Amino acid sequence: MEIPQFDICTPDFTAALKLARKRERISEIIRIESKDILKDTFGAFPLIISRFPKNRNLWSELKNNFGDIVANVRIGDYASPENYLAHRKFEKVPINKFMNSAECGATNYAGNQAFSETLLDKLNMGLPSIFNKDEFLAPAVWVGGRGCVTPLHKDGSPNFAMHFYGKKKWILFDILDVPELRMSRPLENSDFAVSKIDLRECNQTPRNKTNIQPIEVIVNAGEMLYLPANWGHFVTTLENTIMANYWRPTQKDKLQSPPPKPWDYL
Ligand SMILES: O=C(O)CCC(=O)C(=O)O
Repeated sequence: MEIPQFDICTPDFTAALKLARKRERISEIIRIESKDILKDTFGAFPLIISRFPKNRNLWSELKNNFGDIVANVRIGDYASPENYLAHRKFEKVPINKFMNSAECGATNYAGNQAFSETLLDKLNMGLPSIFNKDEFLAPAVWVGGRGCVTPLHKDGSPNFAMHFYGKKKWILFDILDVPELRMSRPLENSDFAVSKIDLRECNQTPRNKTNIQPIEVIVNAGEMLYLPANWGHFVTTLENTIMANYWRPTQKDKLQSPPPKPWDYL
């Protein structure tokens, strides 16, 4: 199959919001199969692409065959927006120890891990061959048991999140809603921004506001979520999960040498 050249433009947040104001909203996320990907498939709206490879043994393969690699685990009340923005706490532990505790119900999270390309290949977690991996930044890997949470935030790059094992719930907010989400940007050079709203607490949910329309979606093993740049998202793991997210570089990223690593700032 010929590899489509994805021409996704990544304007900065202000320019992207201006463009988005000229279009309609969507009320649900469309699912397509990987065989139906076309050159212009990836654009302004999120999509779920199904029928990518999944590996029912990935959790045990990682734990048993590569268990001594060191994970940088999010600990404490990491899911609170305040901690996520400014007071993150981590602990370095062998990944098998972390995975054992996840199996026992711990909600510490090995989010945003740097795995070497060799390890990704051994685990068959590379970018599917339909994509040209030279067009993407190095991936980050997310390993967690049930109940891990990443607070509401947005990233400045389009995200291709491959769910290799287990499922997650994503609550998505159109870029059109972002101005209402009380976000602040911790880094001057990036459109990464974190909301002050704690979606774990119902009374703070912006759902009550009629002009905000979150879209909830479950992404399963073997599926990829394509999330355009600057869409808000709040993510919860529903069971043991392993995901790798591949980002396209922004124009600013392309000017940096070497290119930034996602785990430098997320
Ligand atoms: O899976 C998660 O917990 C968060 C992932 C995320 O925020 C991302 O891929 O941008």
